[in-house]
Amino acid sequence: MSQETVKIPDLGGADSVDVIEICVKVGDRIEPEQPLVVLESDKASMEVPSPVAGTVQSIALKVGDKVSQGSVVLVLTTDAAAPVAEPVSAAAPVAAPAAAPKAEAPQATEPVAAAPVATASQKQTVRVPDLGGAEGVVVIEVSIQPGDSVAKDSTLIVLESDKASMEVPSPVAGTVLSVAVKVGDKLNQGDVIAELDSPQAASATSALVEKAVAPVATSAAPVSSAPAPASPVPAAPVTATPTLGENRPSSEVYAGPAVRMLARELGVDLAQISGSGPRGRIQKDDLQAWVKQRLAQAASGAAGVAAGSGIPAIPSVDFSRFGEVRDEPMSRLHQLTAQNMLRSWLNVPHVTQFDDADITDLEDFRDGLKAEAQKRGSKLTPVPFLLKAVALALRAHPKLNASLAGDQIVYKDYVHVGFAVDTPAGLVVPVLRDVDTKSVWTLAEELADLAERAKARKLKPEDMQGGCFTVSSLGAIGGQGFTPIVNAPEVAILGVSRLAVKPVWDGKQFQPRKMLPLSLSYDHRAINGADAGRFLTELTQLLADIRRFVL
Ligand code: CAO
Repeated sequence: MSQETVKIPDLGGADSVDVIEICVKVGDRIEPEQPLVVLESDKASMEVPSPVAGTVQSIALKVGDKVSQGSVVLVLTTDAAAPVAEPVSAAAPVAAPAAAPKAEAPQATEPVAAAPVATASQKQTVRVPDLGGAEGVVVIEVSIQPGDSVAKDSTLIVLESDKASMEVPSPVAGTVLSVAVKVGDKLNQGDVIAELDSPQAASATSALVEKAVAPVATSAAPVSSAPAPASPVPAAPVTATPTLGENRPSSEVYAGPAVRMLARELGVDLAQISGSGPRGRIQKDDLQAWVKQRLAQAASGAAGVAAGSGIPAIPSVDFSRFGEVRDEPMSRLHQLTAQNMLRSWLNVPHVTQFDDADITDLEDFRDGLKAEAQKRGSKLTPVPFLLKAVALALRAHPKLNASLAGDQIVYKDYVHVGFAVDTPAGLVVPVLRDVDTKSVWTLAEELADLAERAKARKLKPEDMQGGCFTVSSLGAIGGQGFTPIVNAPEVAILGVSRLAVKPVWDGKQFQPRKMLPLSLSYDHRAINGADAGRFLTELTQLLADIRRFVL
């Protein structure tokens, strides 16, 4: 086994690039090319892949750190037999801190020019590196104390000038023998920071990976090509280091650089997206699908209320955390319906009033017409009778045959009634014209024609325009009642539920009567409860005795 220090490769000239994701954690088994960290500059984001297989021993970075070429990412223990002597860290005797000599080394990061590290540990004096000309830079944090083990490139102290703060990393791994600085000290380049007992020297093998155990056992030469002088790394606010857990917290995402870049451009929080890639990795397709869905939802209103409305949004949930899920885009029709529903729900103060219409006689009459209906090729369900009764009630109660326009009430001198049709693509509301003037036979034919065309998606836009009132019949489906949402700018809608035989007191005894549950929702800005009550009463009377149709 040997150790490999993985470093940031050539970043194409970019400097101080943000670490936006740590893809591994200590103890993880890493395969070659597996992403270790993800970096993002203002121009691009990129993954830093592992050059070798191994196990993560220590991680030198955290999210928010800024790195440049050569910054240490982590140390791996590799399986491959090291082309070096036994790991020095295990073999080298570490001098006790108390016994540490205070020998001055010429440079903090100067290589250890002593005997091969495999045989003995080395004392290193770590000094303040080049501060880019800054002087008297204040120590704001001392991250080590005597006896600490430090990894190569782990932070020793943090300095702060009037322009920036920076971490000073350790040029080698080792044990802290002594610390020469304290918080508040003002330092210049070359000042001693600490003394380390280090078994380690290094010889760079590539820009990316450096053997932590430097001297090749067969070589008698001292280590002369030490790591490049450690340069201070601008310190970033400490943030939690994400790890890849099974139940990924929202702050932890697994995505490639291109996806991250795109997400950033689009302002998308990747934590909201479920990845379809390996280990839940968010792929470009996932992001695109998510954005498309969100845009469609926003257009339809299904996503909720627009930001700034003051209405708190419903939080997004990653349902896949709880089990298998399947995403399916909403049809355009569904989106439009959702938009209309939300608009109406938010704008219209709804009240719903309930009543049962006794349609025993109507049903008897309808039964008697079945043969004739068959001859006509017509399906005479209760709905055309309902439409006719509604139209007549609207004529008698024009407040429900109106719309609001600012401070004005627009009364309509025509009675066009829409009816909800359930189609495979979604809900549509074709409109029957001048319902009050048409016979029930005609209404039955027109209803059948429009419903058929609705289901075949052959309605023209004008077939769905101009409605004054809507009937939504769930009678064929079931239910005892529901509260329909007003199809604004109409001001009222009638919900029709399933006919049921109920005992009705006739003054002497209970009679089994066919009762049709009706629910009238209305816009309380336009209609008072009394108006709605009068309308519903009129309607139930018309349905209870359809001879009233001719009055
Ligand atoms: N109670 C009991 N039975 C009823 C009934 C009621 N209120 N209304 C209709 N029926 C019966 C019909 O008589 C017919 O019976 P038969 O086949 O024995 O003659 C059967 O139910 C099926 O009727 P239908 O659905 O073919 O025709 P319809 O005239 O009743 O309705 C239409 C037409 C277009 C309204 C209907 O097909 C439809 O799409 N309804 C759903 C509307 C909807 O989704 N509303 C909710 C909107 S809000 O989400």
